[in-house]
Amino acid sequence: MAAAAGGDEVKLLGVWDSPFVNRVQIVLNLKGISYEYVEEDLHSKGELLLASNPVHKKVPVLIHNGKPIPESQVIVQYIDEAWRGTGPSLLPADPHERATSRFWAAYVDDKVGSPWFTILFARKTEEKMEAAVRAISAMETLEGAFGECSGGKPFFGGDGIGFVDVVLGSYLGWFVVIEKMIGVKLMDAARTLALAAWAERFRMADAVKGVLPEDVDKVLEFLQMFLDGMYNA
Ligand SMILES: N[C@@H](CCC(=O)N[C@@H](CS)C(=O)NCC(=O)O)C(=O)O
Repeated sequence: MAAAAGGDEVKLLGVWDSPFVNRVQIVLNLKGISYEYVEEDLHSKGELLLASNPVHKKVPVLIHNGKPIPESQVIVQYIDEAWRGTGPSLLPADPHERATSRFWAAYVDDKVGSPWFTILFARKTEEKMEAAVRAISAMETLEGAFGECSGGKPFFGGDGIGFVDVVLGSYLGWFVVIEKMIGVKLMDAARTLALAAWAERFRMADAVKGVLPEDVDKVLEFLQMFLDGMYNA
């Protein structure tokens, strides 16, 4: 197992194309924490995954010195606290600003993540399109949130990537995939100019490069394999 600074043992159970896993990888990169990555097969979940996330049986799970932490937003906040002082802070120090970051991060997974899931897994095109409309409306709200949170700086977190940046940014690779799947751009500079520019900045950050899935056909092929396995189960 890889040893992080201070002799910590850090393991991440994940799947390569999951936005929830990718956001944890980005944060580990931002903090400069070394870790062992274990790729899971979601059709045949490993014993370690089942034992470490018995409630949801989902990835990601972070295992820090033998102790499991499930749920990506919980993991990101855990890393920020457990490695306080190592690398940048993801959440602001001010309690009201922290609460505001948590509010928007929850909003992203609720209003962008849920439609993302429907677009991937709904059988009817009509349902996928309705979900895309809901996601676009959420992006318009997030354009306003970006203006308020960033205060004119490059990221929701200000000068550097923060909690809301990693939560929303982890979907960016999938936006390109969705455009190919259903022909709808969830993020479009014509509707959300500031967010489109933010997305470019986020993708270019060192901690992000190589983490988000970029090969659209590979993602679509993997998704199809997953759906086939699910329907034939
Ligand atoms: N709310 C969870 C969502 C995690 C999630 O949905 N993970 C998917 C992969 S993208 C998973 O493990 N699915 C397996 C299953 O549903 O059995 C989080 O933020 O960590």
